[in-house]
Amino acid sequence: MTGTCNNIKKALVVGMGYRTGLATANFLAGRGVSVAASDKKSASELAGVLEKLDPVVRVLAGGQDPSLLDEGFDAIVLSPGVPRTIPLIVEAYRRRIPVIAEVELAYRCIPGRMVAITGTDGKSTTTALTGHVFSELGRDARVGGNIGIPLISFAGATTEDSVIVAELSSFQLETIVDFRPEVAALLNVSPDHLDRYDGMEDYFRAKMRIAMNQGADDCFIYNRDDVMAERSAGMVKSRVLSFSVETREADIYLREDTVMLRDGDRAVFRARDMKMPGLHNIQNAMVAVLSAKGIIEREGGAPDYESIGRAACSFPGLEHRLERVGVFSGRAFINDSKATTVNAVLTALRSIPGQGVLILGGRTKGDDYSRLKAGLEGRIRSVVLIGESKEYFARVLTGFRHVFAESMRDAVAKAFRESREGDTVLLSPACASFDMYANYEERGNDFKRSVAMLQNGEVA
Ligand code: UMA
Repeated sequence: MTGTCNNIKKALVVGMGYRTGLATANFLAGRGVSVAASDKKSASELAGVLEKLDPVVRVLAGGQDPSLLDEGFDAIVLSPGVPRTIPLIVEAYRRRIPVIAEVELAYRCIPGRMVAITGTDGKSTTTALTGHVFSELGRDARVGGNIGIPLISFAGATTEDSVIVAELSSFQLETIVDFRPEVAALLNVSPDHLDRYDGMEDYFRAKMRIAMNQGADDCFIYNRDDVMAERSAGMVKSRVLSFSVETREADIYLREDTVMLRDGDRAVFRARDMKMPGLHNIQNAMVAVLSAKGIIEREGGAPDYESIGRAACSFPGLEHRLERVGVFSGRAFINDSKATTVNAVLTALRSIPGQGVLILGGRTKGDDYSRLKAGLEGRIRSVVLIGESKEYFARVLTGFRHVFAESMRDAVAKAFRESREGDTVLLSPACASFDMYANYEERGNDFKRSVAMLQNGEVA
């Protein structure tokens, strides 16, 4: 990373979410930049954000007409949730005003080594796990990006020796320019966000931007077990490192229960020592090991694989990601609110022992939801459907027993009634949460609250 801030004098921040837009506008204002902030929502809808906004920022709320650009800006910083296709941004490109992502701004302004992780599923867990490994190695590690903490919020807190582990979505990667991580990882690519992209190739290309500025000194990590990710290896200029739980040809692979590094034919850790269960988490830990290798070797050091392996095993897992909420009346309640894709739900279903009831639904994202059927078969007695896509899922999942719920509390109560002793009740929605909640964290917290109410007899 450069650590020298770009010379922006007048900026327009587009999309004033309480995470990216807010942090970006406050950062720029704090650096003496003249900042205006635009959002399609009205000022009253943005009240919660505006009260935390630096008062010097000019708020242009309630519409995004391209004429906003007439006053002249040196740069536009675009929030990830705002598509580049809105007229304001199309016009900005036409006028040749640079449009950059918040992660690009952070890259230019914040010192530190950059590990960037993308993929469809498992990004958050892998990012947090990789940050954990670096922290355990005694490094100043910061974990941010799509996981929920804008990278720009690390401004002033890092040094050249810090390690910034960034979860990057395809949305964020769309508007990077010079962003060049020392380590980039592509975990997997499966259908997601097809409401924003022109098919899988378009989505894949957005993801591959993660390595577009990398050179031979940088490291690109990819998954040999994923068809699309495997294709990526031939598309980069970086040093390539692969991981696999299926083939021993990869740079890090599984030999029975032991995770092995090809380099030196050395054992790194035993899968059974990991706190997080599941083959997918072994893959996630492999990425953390390779990331540590990439950064430490780049610095001219020799990785201490014993410490790295120990650190990878000790990571306890993330909230809202296959999180065990508790056992009540013989049923295990699992919060997997972060699962917003079919693949994430299929992974969750594979992890439940025996049978269960699935709480599913929310805002769909153009995925092929009929793929869920194979995962439900033999595992799920009944599906409790929530959110705006209830009827849609009832049609897609014909042949499976389903019930409709009006709220999370209702869904938990119905899931309890549909389940039997020894079952798992799993919230793994396969959808975004925005039809009912501000984000997946709120959805997961509502699930946990509803389970607690059920236990306390407050839900019939
Ligand atoms: N908006 C406009 N014009 C538009 C569209 C939206 O002004 O045409 C405004 C909305 O009114 C709203 C704001 O943009 O006020 C929302 O911006 P945002 O969606 O970028 O929200 P943030 O809160 O800043 O969250 C974003 C990421 N959101 C998305 O990518 C949709 C968060 O990822 C991320 O954690 C955060 O930045 C960190 O900086 C969430 C997500 O759902 C978790 N990501 C997708 C995913 O994981 O599948 C990619």
